[in-house]
Amino acid sequence: MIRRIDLRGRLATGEVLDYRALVPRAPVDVEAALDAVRPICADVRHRGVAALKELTSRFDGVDVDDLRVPESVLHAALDGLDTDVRAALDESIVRARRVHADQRRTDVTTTVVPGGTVTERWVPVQRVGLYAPGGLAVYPSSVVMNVVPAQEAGVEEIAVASPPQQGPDGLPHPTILAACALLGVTEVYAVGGAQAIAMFAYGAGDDAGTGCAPVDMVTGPGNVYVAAAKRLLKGVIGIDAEAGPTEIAILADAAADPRHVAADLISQAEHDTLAASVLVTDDGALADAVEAELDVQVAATKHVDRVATALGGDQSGIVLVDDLEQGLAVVDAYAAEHLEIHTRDAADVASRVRNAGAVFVGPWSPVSLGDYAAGSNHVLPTGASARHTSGLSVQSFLRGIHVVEYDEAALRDVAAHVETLADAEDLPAHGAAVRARFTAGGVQTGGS
Ligand code: HSO
Ligand code: ZN
Repeated sequence: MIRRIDLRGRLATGEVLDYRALVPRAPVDVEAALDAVRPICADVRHRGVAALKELTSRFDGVDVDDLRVPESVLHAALDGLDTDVRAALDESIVRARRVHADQRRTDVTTTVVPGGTVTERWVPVQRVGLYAPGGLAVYPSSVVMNVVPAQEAGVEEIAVASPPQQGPDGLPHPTILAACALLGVTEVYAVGGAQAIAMFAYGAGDDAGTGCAPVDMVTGPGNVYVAAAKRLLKGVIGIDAEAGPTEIAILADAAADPRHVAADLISQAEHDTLAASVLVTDDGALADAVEAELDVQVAATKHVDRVATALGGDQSGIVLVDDLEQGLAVVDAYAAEHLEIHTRDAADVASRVRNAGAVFVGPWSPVSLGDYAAGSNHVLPTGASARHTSGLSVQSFLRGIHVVEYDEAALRDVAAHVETLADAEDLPAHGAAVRARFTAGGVQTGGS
């Protein structure tokens, strides 16, 4: 059911191991989807609302009169929300707010020299579009994880788009709508896929004056077409990381409970047949016990086919290593979206991890907790992009603007250095701009 990659003893032979190649990712070809997405984006750009309606009819099989979901519908969705789901979402929001509020940055002013300061001023993006997928993946929790950091960053305008469900009303999933209402988001569109990203990037209007104004930035998970549209439109808009299939890596030793490890591997395999579940352990007995547990638990899980396909895929496996040192090297090379540590001294081991979207420490911190109610964000870098990218946070929605303020004496003091560097780069007008402030008469730039 799950393949094994046995690295034990191989380093001792002097072999050089390429850990990145040993645990491959599932192939997701965003490049290939670009060709399909390009005409969709062009159509939305040129024909606005009319194009969006046609595309929604074609791809979602729904004819919508109005792309904008009325506020009364959002409130009705919240009224109709199951009370337990509402209580759970409330708790999720409260915890996420607690964590994200602490991420807010204060402006920092550095006095570089007397009379010369540089301030880094943190300014929120003004208008953002958040994408909430539909179809197989209806995740109101992802609405929380996108909206809360944007709100805590101070973003003024937050719009949400989510595909309409099939049926006469042409609305996004009611739990998505209820989550928006709970979060105080009032601008919601029944638009999905690449066309939603194009709507956000270019804006979309019609003669009746309805439609969506362009946004500055788009975040949120989605399928490969959504990822392709984000890649295509990056630059027109800012984006968060492209979301790929979910990944969990678990670093475990003999202290781990195989029941927990198996359950957690299954939990993320449940998302997608391309999801990756990787166990890295120095304990052969644990590997055997986890495999036995997987046999039992997979058979009993609801989405058994999806889970079995994900666990049986090349992107999943049990990696046997000589020791935790090698285990850490493997998980760092893999750079998982989620990494759990089930070892003795788990906090110490976790502190030595360099690459992961989020780290879950010890037996009481499963990824599922982080997915819903730890307070951490679950929009995390996949596909090894954790090597260079962070998960979604307040920081994602802020820009640091450098504000430079020097007085006359401070500029005079450094003027010669500026001129020297300007001349060294053959940009004499740069130096002249400084000199002009300290000389009477015309500006001499060294040109003929
Ligand atoms: N594990 C997913 C997020 C999610 N899980 C949403 C459940 N709902 C990607 O981090
Ligand atoms: Zn999940």
